[in-house]
Amino acid sequence: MRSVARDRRFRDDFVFGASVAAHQVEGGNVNSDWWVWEHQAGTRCAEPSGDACDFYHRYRDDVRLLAELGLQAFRFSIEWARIEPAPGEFSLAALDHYRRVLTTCHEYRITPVVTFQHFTLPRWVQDAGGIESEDFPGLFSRYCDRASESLGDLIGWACTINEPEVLVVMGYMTGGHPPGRRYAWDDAARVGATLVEAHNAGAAAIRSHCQVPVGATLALVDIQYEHGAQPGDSIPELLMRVTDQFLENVSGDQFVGVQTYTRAVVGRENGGDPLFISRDSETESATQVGWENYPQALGATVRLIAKKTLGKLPILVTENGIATAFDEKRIRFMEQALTSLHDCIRDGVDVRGYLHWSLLDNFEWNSGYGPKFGLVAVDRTTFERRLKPSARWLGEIARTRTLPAQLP
Ligand code: GCO
Repeated sequence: MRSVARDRRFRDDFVFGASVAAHQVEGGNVNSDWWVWEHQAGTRCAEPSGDACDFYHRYRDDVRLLAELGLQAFRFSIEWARIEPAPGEFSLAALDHYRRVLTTCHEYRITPVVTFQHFTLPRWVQDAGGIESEDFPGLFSRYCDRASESLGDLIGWACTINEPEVLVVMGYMTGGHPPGRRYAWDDAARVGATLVEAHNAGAAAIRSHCQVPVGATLALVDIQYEHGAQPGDSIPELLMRVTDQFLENVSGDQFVGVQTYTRAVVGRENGGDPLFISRDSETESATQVGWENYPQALGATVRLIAKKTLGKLPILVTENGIATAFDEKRIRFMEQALTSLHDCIRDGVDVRGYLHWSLLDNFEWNSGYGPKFGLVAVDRTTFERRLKPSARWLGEIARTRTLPAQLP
């Protein structure tokens, strides 16, 4: 008879790690459109990103910490606004900086998973029409080409555009991200197509310099329908339309990055968008950002992506996590999310790894520094890092490759 422990074991080559994004942790990202957005009257920004976690200077300590915990992979983004501060003008110093970050990962035997664009654009790109400009695919692929020419030999996995769904829906439907447009239905559909084109062109440029898996990282919500509810135009359903647009049109990818946080129940009586179950403070069932605490969404969305891609592309979980002030809630969340992921693998889905969002408590876009997604707390005045029990918990899983036996 197989033991429970053996049943809850991950393959030896399955990677466990954590993720961050440049603008959310580096600090002083003054040349990006988000920096402008944060300082602009009338946006929903709670506070500016400022020094963030000072990761730009403290990356070595953070990579070491990740390695000491027992994690094996680190996803971070390189910042276009630093690498190409003006059109066609590339900063050798910025590229050198990212070479140092990547070299540090290798020193500590950490696989670097590099995102080329994580929500932010250089100011000049946004001023020139941003992701809705027909020039965008060309600009993005020129940047990918130059960046991967300099960094490609050190990259482990490459992610092109982070969550194209969110760029489209928040930028052009809800007005929550730059450029802050609302209900721009026609533009949103066109922008989705432009992003697919940019992804394909950027991915080809990256592939011309390095033989690593290249893919897109998609924002997924486990959409469920209450009995009798009809499909509509809720935020999660709009996101899913962009996901489908991507999956139907990407070409040549080697993997899909799955990023999942929660479910949305269409038709649920909560008086608003099905993505949110609370607008107030955190409750047992709601997280700090108002999403439902529903870890099983991970397994459900991984299965959905395997089905939509006919199982042809390996999956890497590039983000999954919970905003909570209660770290034991984060541990329970991870335990259940990983159980649902392990079930998928047992059923034959090709999942290569799990990267938790996030390594650090960081700048959560419009919500500022309130929501705590991190395995590691960051003192906002000294930048001192403090490990939470969840960091050690995930490190232990990474080392033993086994989930603790489930309670009956
Ligand atoms: C996203 C981004 C991250 C977020 C995280 C929590 O999914 O929006 O990739 O930058 O911080 O998802 O909301």
